[in-house]
Amino acid sequence: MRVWKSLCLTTALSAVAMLSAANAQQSPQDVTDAEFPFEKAVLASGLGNPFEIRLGPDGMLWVTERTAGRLSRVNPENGSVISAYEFALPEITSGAQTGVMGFAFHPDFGNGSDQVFVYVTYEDETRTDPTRPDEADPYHDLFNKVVRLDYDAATGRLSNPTDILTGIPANNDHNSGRMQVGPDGLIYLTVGDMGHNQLANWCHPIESQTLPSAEQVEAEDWFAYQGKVLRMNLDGGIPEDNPEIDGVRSHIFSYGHRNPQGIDFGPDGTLYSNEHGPDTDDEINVIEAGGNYGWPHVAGQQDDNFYLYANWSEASEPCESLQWIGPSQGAPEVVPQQQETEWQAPENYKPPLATMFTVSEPIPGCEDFGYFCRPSIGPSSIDFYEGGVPELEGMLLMTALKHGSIYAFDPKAGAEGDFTRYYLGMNRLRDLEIADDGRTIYIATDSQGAVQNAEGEGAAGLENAGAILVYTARDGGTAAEAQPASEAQPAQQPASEAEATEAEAKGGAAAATTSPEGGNAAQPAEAAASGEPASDAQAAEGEAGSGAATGNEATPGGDAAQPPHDAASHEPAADAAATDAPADGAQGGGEPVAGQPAAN
Ligand SMILES: [Ca+2]
Ligand SMILES: [Ca+2]
Ligand SMILES: [Ca+2]
Repeated sequence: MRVWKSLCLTTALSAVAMLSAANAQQSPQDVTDAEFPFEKAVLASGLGNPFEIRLGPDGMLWVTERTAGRLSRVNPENGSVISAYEFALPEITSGAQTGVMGFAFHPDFGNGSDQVFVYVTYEDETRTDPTRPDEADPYHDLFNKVVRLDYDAATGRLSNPTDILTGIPANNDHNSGRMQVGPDGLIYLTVGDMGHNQLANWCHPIESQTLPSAEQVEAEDWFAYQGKVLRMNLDGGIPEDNPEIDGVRSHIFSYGHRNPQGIDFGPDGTLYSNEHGPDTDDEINVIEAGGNYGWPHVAGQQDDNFYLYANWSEASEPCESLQWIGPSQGAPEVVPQQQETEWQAPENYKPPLATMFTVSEPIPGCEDFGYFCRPSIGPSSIDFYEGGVPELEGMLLMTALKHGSIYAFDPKAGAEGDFTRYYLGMNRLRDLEIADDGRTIYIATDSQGAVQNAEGEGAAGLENAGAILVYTARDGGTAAEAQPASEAQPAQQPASEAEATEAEAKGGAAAATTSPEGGNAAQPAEAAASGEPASDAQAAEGEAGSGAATGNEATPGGDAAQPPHDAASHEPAADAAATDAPADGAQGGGEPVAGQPAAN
């Protein structure tokens, strides 16, 4: 049994409430559900996994399309999508968590420096991942980089791509890739732990605590940038006031992170970030220079609840000979294991501001701890809300990949604060953008992946695949006058072949099964029909770097129908599964992991 039943939900709710009367909410069932005080419309759909959206100084909504390889501009008045630039992506990105990810405008965009910075995956012939020397491993030369491009307002096009920082680790899992220009005018960028020590990468150690040596920095070897928040100058250089950690200054601003997909500054300059936990304990952190955020020694608080650090790469028997199981399921004795409290936290350790969510045992009705039963929500972005709608004022708004919801949290309340959940429908919410007046909120949705219905049950099909949704504040207000385009409104004049595809996809988007890649059509019919993540296990598994390894992840939780695990679960292997699986299989490798249901 893998779904919540309303009855169980109620029971669980009371149980948790009794246990935690004096504590913060402990599980996703324990949140306050509320109706989002906004009216929904579909602005555009059929995009290729939109990853980051921002309102530009030009009044357009700019959006990266991770798997389609584009940075596009969406007209907020009529929903037309115009591509501003197409990146040539490595083949493998289509199925992994790589591609065109975060982006940011130059702080002087519109004032003489019309430039954007984009985080994108590429193949680097001059580098090899030292832990993947085998050239047959498709990830041996796959890296991420920050590219600066010039914008021409007359043509609406970007040109002159210039690499400002190359060689940042990439993998099929946990790339993170959120970018934000800070009040200091510098670029902040999140880099995940590459999904190591789990799923297809379970024999690769987590490097989140690894710091670069002076020699590595000198040689521009950024291997240690996994599981970090980076801070860089606009030319990609290392800021002089970056923290010196263990005697070495690099781009590293903070470390000990898992998969930080959200980053944003509050009005007082506080830097907030959220990151995916393993099964439990997604975190909201206040990021400070030189801070160590504890991963992989600690998930959430250092409380020995549920999480145990089992380091598979250090097993006394060859790791590959073992069968990986989820982080909450324990591990064989040959795998070194450490309780959270056994870790001697250093002085610069920073516990989370809050966790989403911590449990000491599975809630009643969810004993199998299957994908949708796990407390993790798959936090995919974070934005500080100001203005317009009083109930959201001063809140951190977090999109979630699981359960189609926005979670609101008051950072002033700290660890004892409660979460309010706004369920917005059967979509995987990837990022949101708040208009200046706070009365319009734009949300980007994934093109595929597992979703839940309002009851928390696994559901078939996304309501709005690869879409930009627009939410307009309900109560009076002038902003409501600005009519968002309706879904029916056709995109205008595709500017390129890419757009033509989009327009095409648009026609089928209502059925929520069309992706720009066209891959979903290849998906097993029953997956879509049942809403079960079943297919993803296979999909995800089929691909791991070395074919053989993959079989192991299929049933970590003992439930073949479940996605193997969170990361997986939260992230798409989707197109991989659907579009690229055959090819990948033939190559013997490549794809993720992401235990994402290919199911739409
Ligand atoms: Ca942490
Ligand atoms: Ca913990
Ligand atoms: Ca955002």
